[in-house]
Amino acid sequence: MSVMASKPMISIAASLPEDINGDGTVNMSDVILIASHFNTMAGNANYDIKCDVNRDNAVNMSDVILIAAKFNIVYTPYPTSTPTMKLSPTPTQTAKPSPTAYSNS
Ligand SMILES: [Ca+2]
Ligand SMILES: [Ca+2]
Repeated sequence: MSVMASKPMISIAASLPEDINGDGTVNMSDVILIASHFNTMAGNANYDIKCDVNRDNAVNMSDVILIAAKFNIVYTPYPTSTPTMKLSPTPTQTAKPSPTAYSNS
């Protein structure tokens, strides 16, 4: 047994390590985050493990390459709550066939 247990790599679909800022897209904003921590190593004050995509304790070109490989991937962050797709129990504005619709014109 090693220290591998500390890696939260359970569900790739829920969280991409390449999506550093966690906004559901791998894009330029993540590259910018890497750039701001570029050439740092574990132990450095500026080191951020989130920017260390491959978790090799160094933020460098290999992490940028990993981001590039997933660039523009959009995924859905795990559905914590679905506020948009709510079935309201009270049908407020259902299109009811009004009796006047049958009137001849
Ligand atoms: Ca992102
Ligand atoms: Ca790295």
